[in-house]
Amino acid sequence: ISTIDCFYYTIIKNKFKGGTMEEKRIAAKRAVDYVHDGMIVGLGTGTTAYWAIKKLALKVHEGLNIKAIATSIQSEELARKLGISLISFSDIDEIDITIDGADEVDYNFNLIKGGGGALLREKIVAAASKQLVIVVDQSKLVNRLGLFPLPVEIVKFGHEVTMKNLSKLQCKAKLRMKNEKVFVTDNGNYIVDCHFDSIENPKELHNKINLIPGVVDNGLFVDMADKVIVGYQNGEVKEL
Ligand code: ABF
Repeated sequence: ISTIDCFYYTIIKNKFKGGTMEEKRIAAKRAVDYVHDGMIVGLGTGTTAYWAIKKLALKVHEGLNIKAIATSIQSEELARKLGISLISFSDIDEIDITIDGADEVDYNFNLIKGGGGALLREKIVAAASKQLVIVVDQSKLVNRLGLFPLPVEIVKFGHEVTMKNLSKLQCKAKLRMKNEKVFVTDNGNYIVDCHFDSIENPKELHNKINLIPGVVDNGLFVDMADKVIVGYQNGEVKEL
């Protein structure tokens, strides 16, 4: 693991919580085994997805022929820097496989995503993918979603009212800040972190949130993940 890796990891790590670098790296490495020649690949966002992008780039340099769509400007820039060829949705109808991280995964493979503020593009890419492979360290596995605050992307106009309507769903809604300024997503929107503590019915909550005017989308990924690959502290990798 090069010093650049450590540097990069530290940069993006400050935005994400979770386990050790090694747990993330071994899960990401296993996921890349599912990428084959000629595939269109969705590139996730976050520190675990970072290792998948790194591994993909290595295989590209060994001759793997893929095209990729990134789920954030951060991942786009990393892929470009590493020599992975990027395309846009105007070039394709669907994506063969997307490898992405998550903030929480329950045993029905429902997810909370968006800790890094990339949930909207992540969900668009995931929905366009034949296969969504989620890569996590063991700390992300939960019995019930909700301890991690649910990120919700909302438009700036009327955000005060949108936040009030979100809190009516029995959560503490906090506007995400970064360096003492309101955080703005790659799409020019705001993120509200909704503290539910525990989410009884992810599907029902997902639909309720997305009906609120001003909400663009939320970080609940329900019935979307096809495979979850977990890296453990003892070096074990499990495919759930
Ligand atoms: C991304 O993966 C985000 O949705 C989520 O916040 C992040 C998980 O972070 P990490 O992989 O860095 O632990 O897709």
